[in-house]
Amino acid sequence: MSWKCGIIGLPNAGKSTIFNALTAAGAETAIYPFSTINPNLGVVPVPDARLQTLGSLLKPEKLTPTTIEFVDVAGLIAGASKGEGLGNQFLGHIRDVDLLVHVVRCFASAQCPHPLGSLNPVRDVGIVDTELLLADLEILGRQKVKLEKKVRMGEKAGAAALAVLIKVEEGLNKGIWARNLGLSAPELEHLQQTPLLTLKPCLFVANLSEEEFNGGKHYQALQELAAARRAPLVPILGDLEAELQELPADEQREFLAGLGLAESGIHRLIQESYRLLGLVTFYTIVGPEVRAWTVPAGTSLPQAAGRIHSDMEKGFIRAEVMNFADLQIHGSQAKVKEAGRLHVEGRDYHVQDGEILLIRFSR
Ligand SMILES: Nc1nc2c(ncn2[C@@H]2O[C@H](COP(=O)(O)OP(=O)(O)O)[C@@H](O)[C@H]2O)c(=O)[nH]1
Ligand SMILES: [Mg+2]
Repeated sequence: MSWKCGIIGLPNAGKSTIFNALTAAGAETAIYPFSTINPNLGVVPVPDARLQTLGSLLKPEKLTPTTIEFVDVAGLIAGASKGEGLGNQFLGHIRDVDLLVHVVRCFASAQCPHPLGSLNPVRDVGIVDTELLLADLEILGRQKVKLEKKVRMGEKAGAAALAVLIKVEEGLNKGIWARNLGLSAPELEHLQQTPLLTLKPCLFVANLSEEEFNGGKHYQALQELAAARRAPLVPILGDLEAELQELPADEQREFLAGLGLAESGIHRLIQESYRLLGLVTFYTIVGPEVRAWTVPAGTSLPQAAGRIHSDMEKGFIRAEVMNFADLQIHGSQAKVKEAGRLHVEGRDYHVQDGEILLIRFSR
């Protein structure tokens, strides 16, 4: 299982540019709207300070980070939910992502004009949001018709589900994302057959020119919008960071430092996306390799073992578990054990973020 982040936004917002910087996969960037017809998928390693620390402590031959995927989908325009442009395809492609990365244009460019003729990030966000809300309303509408039929036929369970759909519909009609309606776990259960876009976590990327980066009003307006929604906002100098990817790491850092930046926006985007997905990272030390793995919160030890190999899940016996912090303090597995900080856990134990697992299994 892998986690997918869908890059969305209006045409010419810089989505493919940022995708390229993320993956260095070479997706085509062009000044034409709709140039990215098929979604491009990029697998991106997640920067991980804990993994780096494990690397310098244990000096393994191989240090393997965990990954998330980014999808570059076609640009969205007003009317997408009604099938304008590549609307339907667009909406189809983002149904199965776990997170929306909304790229908003905050740069002026004579070669590549804004499709609406002027720079206005707040308006742009409104257009994309409206399409997402309309697309969800349409899905809800269809689902409601089905459920109403069931309720008429006397199916009791249908009534509770219908009540949830109506609650969400009312919210969407007021412009509130399904995600922000404070739905309970049982209510969310009822939405499992209704793949809503506004139920997904979302973060904004401000794709900035250097001028905007240095206190421009468009960037500021977008910052206010994101703050009001309590959504994370990552500033990126899109075209510049895409070019930077071609330089060696130390030269990149030097360049960014010149702009007053400690790390690249791309770096932050990956980390922020990973954080927002609310996942758990655990580590394994096997032979010459130290490796990071990703599972959802609440994953049991055998399931976590299954991420590594299906045989390890089938033959799971127990795991020796230590905390990253303990390994950092004591310096080696043996010393953690000596200090009594290594615990042995069985099938029902849920893996916690930052744990290092030594899994025992029979073949
Ligand atoms: N000046 C400037 N141009 C950019 C920036 N980001 C992207 N572009 C240019 O804008 C055009 C459209 O970018 P693209 O990534 O294809 O947009 P998409 O339609 O959202 O995928 C390309 O010519 C890019 O080189 C930026 O931050 N500054
Ligand atoms: Mg594109």
